[in-house]
Amino acid sequence: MGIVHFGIGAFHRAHQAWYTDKAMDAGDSEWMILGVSLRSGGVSLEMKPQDGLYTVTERSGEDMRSRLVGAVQDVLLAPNESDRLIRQLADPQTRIVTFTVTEKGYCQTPEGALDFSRTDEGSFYPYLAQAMRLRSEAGISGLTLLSCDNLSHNGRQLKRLIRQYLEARAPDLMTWFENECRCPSSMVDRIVPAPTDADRAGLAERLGMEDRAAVFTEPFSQWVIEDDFAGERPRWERAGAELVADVSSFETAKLRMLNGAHSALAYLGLRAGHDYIHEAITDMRLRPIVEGLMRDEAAPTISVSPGQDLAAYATSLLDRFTNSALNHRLAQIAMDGSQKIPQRWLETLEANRQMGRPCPSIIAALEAWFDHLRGMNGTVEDPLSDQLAKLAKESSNSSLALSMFGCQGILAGTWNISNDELNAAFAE
Ligand code: CS2
Repeated sequence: MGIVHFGIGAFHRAHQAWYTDKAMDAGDSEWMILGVSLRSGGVSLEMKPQDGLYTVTERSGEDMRSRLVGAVQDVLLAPNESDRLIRQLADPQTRIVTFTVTEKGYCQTPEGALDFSRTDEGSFYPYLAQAMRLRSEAGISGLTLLSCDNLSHNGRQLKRLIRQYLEARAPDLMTWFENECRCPSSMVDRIVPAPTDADRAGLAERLGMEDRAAVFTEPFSQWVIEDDFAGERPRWERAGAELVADVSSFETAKLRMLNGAHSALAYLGLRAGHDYIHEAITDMRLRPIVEGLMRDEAAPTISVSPGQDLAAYATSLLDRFTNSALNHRLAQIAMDGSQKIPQRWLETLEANRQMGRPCPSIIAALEAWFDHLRGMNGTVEDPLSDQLAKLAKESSNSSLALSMFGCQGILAGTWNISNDELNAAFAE
């Protein structure tokens, strides 16, 4: 089977599984994926009756192009089939474990420590640790653990968190993990809105058959992977992935520019009464704020790799955001703000303050997020929603900023800016 993937949602199916399928077509046919759902059995119910087959449809304007993907061999729901999952993770043929478990799936406290109150409730850590034990005892080689989530330095973070887990729960495995496993960082990029019944009905009409596991996306796709693997891997470069020595400049640009703009559009857009990204980006009251965030605030904080052109990147992002065929819901992006905002906005704010520069767009976006937490756009979906909503309702914007990001703040620890600097940023 080769690959076990944690978090087999729409994003994985339109991205890593799609790359693997293309690499298989180009000759690497031995790589198949076991898709794992950690909590909900929905995807398994959709995919199993179709033997793991599904279509990826790229949409832009009136254009639609569908590809049948056969890279997913099987899907399982971890709590129902934990023995099988651990056996597969420990199988010598499994060389790579990939992850799209979303930011909160890594179970970090706001300070970035592993939150042990959450690791035993449906996280990947216990399965991985048990499989590592079996591999080490049987003398089987280590795994490449490849995070594909939007965290800064996702590989480094995954490694740090697994270390913390092992230190507490299986300290005797630490040396084996350090010596045998690798955690490359990767930048993943493809806009994949949650599929709707209407999307699937439209596709069924076009294909003349139903695909319950269909996913819909944009024509654009990018995957930049740190070339640091414990063993073999599919030649994903045959499908257009880039294998590089250091992904940080790509990752930082993507998080601060694409994802930073996305979150700003989500909160500013919902507050202005929009539903979709393409509506928010064509609202001329919002577009300059978002352009300013990307071009004037985020771009100057990023050290580029040779050939990386951030002005052109910003232009291409604006173009991708206007793709009205995607119907990318703002509410989808607005979820889990507390897990996303540090790497999307706060790092930009911090770097600009160090250069003595104001960040009017980030501040406007933060204020829109605060209004979101105050319930202005309806229910708030966030692991810290109770705590944050209560605070937001009781506080003015500047005092809320201090209680969130100030020295003793709820999200302090993920970044480093003094209370005075923070006050100054909100006063400007
Ligand atoms: C979005 C991302 O939901 C979100 O938070 O910003 O899923 C975004 O669409 C992808 O990272 C694009 O690659």
